[in-house]
Formats: sequence, C-alpha cells, structure tokens
Amino acid sequence: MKIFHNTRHAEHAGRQEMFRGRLVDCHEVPQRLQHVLDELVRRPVGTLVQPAADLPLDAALRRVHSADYLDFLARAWDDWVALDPANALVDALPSVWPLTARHGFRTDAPPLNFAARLGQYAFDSGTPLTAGSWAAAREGAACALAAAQAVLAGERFAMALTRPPGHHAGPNYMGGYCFINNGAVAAQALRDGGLQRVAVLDVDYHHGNGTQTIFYERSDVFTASIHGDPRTEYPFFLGHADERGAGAGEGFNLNLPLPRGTGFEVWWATLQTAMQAVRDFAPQALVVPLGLDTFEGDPISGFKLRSADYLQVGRAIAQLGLPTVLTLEGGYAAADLGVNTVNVLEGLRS
Ligand code: Q9C
Ligand code: ZN
Repeated sequence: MKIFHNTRHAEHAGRQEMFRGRLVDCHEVPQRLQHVLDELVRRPVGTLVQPAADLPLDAALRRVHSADYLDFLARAWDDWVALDPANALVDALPSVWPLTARHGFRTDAPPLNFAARLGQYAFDSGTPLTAGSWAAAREGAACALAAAQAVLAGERFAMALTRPPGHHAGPNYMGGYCFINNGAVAAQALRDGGLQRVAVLDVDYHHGNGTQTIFYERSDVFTASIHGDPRTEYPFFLGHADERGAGAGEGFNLNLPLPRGTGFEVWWATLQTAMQAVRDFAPQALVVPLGLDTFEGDPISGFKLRSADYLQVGRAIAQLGLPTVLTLEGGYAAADLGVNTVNVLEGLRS
C-alpha cells in the first residue's frame, strides 16, 4: 500500500493546551508520527511516498471548508503576531467565543480583533495554532488528496500518515487538535473522481463531529462513527445516536456511542454493526479516519483496546472489500502509536 507521509508535520508543534483551567503539555505532538515511522522501518507494510507538488489542493480544500475559514487559517499566524509582536513567542489559543445566535450574540458583524476571530473559528482552547500549523495542515491535506487519487487510480489501500489530525475540523471551524478535515477531503475527492457513493467509518475514540457536519445533509457520503458517549466525552456537543442526518442526508449518518471503559468485545460487536451499515449503503470506496486513542494506554481516552486487537481491526476493514483511504487521527500513547497503527495496516493485508 501507498503511505503518503506528511514531511512537514513537525512544523505544527503546539506547546500547551488549556485543560480545566490549566495549561498542560500538548498531547498531539510531533513524536507521535515519528513513532509510526520508526515502526514502519521495522515492519515495512507499505511504501512511504509524498504527494505530488502540483495537486489541485486549494480546490479540494474549498470543497469541504468555507473560503472565509481557509483565508482565516492562511493568515492566522501573521494576524496573531500583528495583534502583539510579543505573540511571536506564544501559541495562539482562543479565549473568547461568540457561542451562537441562540445566546443573542451577533453573527452578522464579525470582529476585526484577531483574538475574537480565533474564537469565532475555534470551538475549544485545546488546539494551539502555531507558526507552522497552516503549512503542516495543508501538506497533510495534500497527503489525503493524494491517497484518494491513488485509490481512484486503482490502489486497494492508501494512507495519509499525517498530523495534525482532521476529523474534528468542520466546514468553518478548527478544534480537537484539528484544522483541516483530511478524511472529508479524501471522501470528497473520491466523489469528485467519479465514485457515486463513499462511506466514512470513523474509529477514533472521539466522535468525528467535523466529518458528520460536513456531510450531514448529503446522501452520497455515508458517515459512521464509533466513539465515547458525548454525554461524558469530548467533543460533548455532537455524537449522539439520534443524529441520523438531515434533509436528503436523513438516514446517512450513524453514531454508535459507547460508555467510557468499553473493552474490545463490545467495541468489536459495535464495529460489526457499523460495518453492516456500510455494506447496506453499498459504497464504491471507504474512508477510515483511524484514531488509535481507543487503546487501553491512551492518556486522555477511555476505551480498553489492546495492541493485538488492532490486527483484527485491520482485517475487519479489509473484509469490507472496498478501495480504502485511511487518515491518521488521534492516539496519544505516543510510544505505542507505532505498533498500534502498523498493526492495523498489517491486518489489512492478512
Ligand atoms: N486534556 C483527536 O483525537 N481534549 N482529538 C481532551 C485532554 C480534546 C482529541 C482534553 C481531545 C481532542 C483527533
Ligand atoms: Zn480522538
């Protein structure tokens, strides 16, 4: 399989995230990807490649994100430093939010102040925006686009091995360590490449709120997510079982929330449910936002999968028999992330 590797990922290196009133060290760190690369040297289950430099990336980004959000991201670091030159030494985190029109705040008079604009485009204060965030996120999206194109060209499997992750990024917002929704970029590129129906099967511990929202009113992209129950788990405000899609998309979103503490047996049975729904949809290709934060040793998550379980997960995905793009999402037990990720990829081949 082709593994499109983001060579610019380390340019996104947040220092701290806000967690319950404290700034704590970031969980989503460059070493995560290095552990996967190291394991791929030990077990070369695929070929590491880079996306071509001339991909139609900007057009692909505009297919899933709004133009104003993309402009915001492209200029964010310069605007942050312009707000105060001393900011050059500090990561940007939002500290003020408009909430929604429901609270009486205006959405028709966007502020010029950059700290306010950051709050307008971010839904948490756990996602530091740094000098290299845009470059890293952009190149990661190029990996996702290239992986989709490889599958369109006949590859059975292709992976975007990248960070920052993507599945929490919505049409016009960042958050959950995500800026650009790589899985959505891949799914849309598969559609634009001529496939009529594409399924997304998100196995990250956290609900794929961004991907769900991007495709919520569409019947051509079926989205399914297995995740920690949002009543207790991040991202809290989306991911319930009764979210089934809307309008033309009604019935084309499936959420399978599970309680914190869930082990492999129940998770596996839930995966079978999700896989049956994917089969019923009869897609021509599959996108798997692959989060490895379902691991028992994950420092911020609550499921109890073990390393060997990921071989089974890979086998199950392969059994769907679909051309498949995988994107790396969460997984914060950094030292175990290599083995767990490559176990999935090895499982795909067996
Ligand atoms: N201090 C992904 O897995 N906050 N994002 C958790 C822990 C956000 C996870 C708080 C977790 C986001 C891609
Ligand atoms: Zn996650």
